[in-house]
Amino acid sequence: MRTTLFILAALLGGGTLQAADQTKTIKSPEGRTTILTWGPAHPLPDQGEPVLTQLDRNGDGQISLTEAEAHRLLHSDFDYADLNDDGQISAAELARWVD
Ligand SMILES: [Ca+2]
Ligand SMILES: [Ca+2]
Repeated sequence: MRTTLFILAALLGGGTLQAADQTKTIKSPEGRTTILTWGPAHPLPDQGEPVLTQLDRNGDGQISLTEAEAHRLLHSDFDYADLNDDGQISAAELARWVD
């Protein structure tokens, strides 16, 4: 329950609560309102696995944040994929992220 409330607080605080597939509003006896939402509000397209040679437009053997924009899922997960926080996704980092 604590986790659920944290997620809801994050959604409400971030202002990202938008149309989802399902929404349910719960009012507690104390007057507290809880809004539950589920379902993809903005599903990412299935672009398959990212391919370094296709995304690496400048040919340096790595994927920058700008280059990653061509693959929306990788772009949205860029900080996680960039293990050493150098702003580039190397071949090894990409292979690990794909696994
Ligand atoms: Ca590059
Ligand atoms: Ca990196």
